[in-house]
Amino acid sequence: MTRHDLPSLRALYEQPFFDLIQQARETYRAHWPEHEVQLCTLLSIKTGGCSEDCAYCSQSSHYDTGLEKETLLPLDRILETAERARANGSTRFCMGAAWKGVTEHDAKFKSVLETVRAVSKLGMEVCVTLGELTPEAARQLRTAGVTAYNHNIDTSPEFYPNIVTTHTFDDRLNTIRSVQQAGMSVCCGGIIGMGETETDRLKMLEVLCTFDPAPESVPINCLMPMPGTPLSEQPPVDIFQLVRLIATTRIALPKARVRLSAGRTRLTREGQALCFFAGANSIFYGDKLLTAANPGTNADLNLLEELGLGISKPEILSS
Ligand code: SAM
Ligand code: DTB
Ligand code: SF4
Repeated sequence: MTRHDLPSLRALYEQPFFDLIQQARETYRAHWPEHEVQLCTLLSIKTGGCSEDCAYCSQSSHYDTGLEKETLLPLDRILETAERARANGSTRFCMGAAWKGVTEHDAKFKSVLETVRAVSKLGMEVCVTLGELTPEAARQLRTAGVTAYNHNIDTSPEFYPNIVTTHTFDDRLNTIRSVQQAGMSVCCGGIIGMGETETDRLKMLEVLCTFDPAPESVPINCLMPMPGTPLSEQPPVDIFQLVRLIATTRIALPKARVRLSAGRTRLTREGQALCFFAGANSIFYGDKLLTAANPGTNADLNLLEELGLGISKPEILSS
């Protein structure tokens, strides 16, 4: 299989729109014959007060976003939410924490491990997003039952310092390496609509195409402008630019789950349908993301039904 570099990604991306989505559709049909969408439920298990200065994030302590800082949720609350998510049809449960990262020596990390052991018994794919990891912390998460680790590169290496200064793009790559070495699948993507160029988006995709193994899932978030953050006034992303990026990602990473992630509340049903046509095959499901709004479950189920799309079953990695 060819590994796509920036010129080849640009050649795909800049095709006439219908040629691009047709090619993406053919790639999708060859690799994903079931026509199913994966439903993932998110839960913020530790909200707010984060030391990092990510310019898009409501949870950074560097900005006055009005969000209350909370401590780690107790196991029973998390388990209850996970059970509800499963009952509602989710096949993947993703727990997120607002802190710089964890090491194997943290008390809070021990508590997360205990939670993962309990949630992994429910039969859903278990994903966590806990920031930076040491190789040993990654191994312990894998042993506890984590199937996937979400750690986004968010944008191009060149644009990254414009949105975060408290850690580097290379720090993100190091954590991703620890996750791969521990045998968890990597969920890695980014955000569009932060003031980056379309070339920055393709450069981000170029980095994702160098991962070995390739990322199992690629979340494409449209910025949710959070009041109080430096990006609160950013205009919405153009739908055709979003569809082009999804289509190019589908072609470049044919086996990845391409997740139409944050920002769906600002997309029309027709816009989302185009994203699915172009190869998106996963969404966050439930009326809340981590702190921001997401479409209601009924609206999503109706949309999938009207489009004739099924819901995928969990793919649990063998230990
Ligand atoms: N603290 C961990 C980290 O930074 O990896 C995990 C949580 S963090 C909120 C997970 C991802 O959510 C970010 O990397 C970013 O891609 C996405 N995200 C956060 N705030 C967002 C926003 N306002 N709009 C769109 N995506 C956002
Ligand atoms: C990802 O790429 N998007 C999710 C998940 N991974 C953790 C988070 C979206 C967060 C949107 C803003 C919020 O809820 O605060
Ligand atoms: Fe913290 Fe993650 Fe938000 Fe950055 S994106 S401020 S690391 S919670």
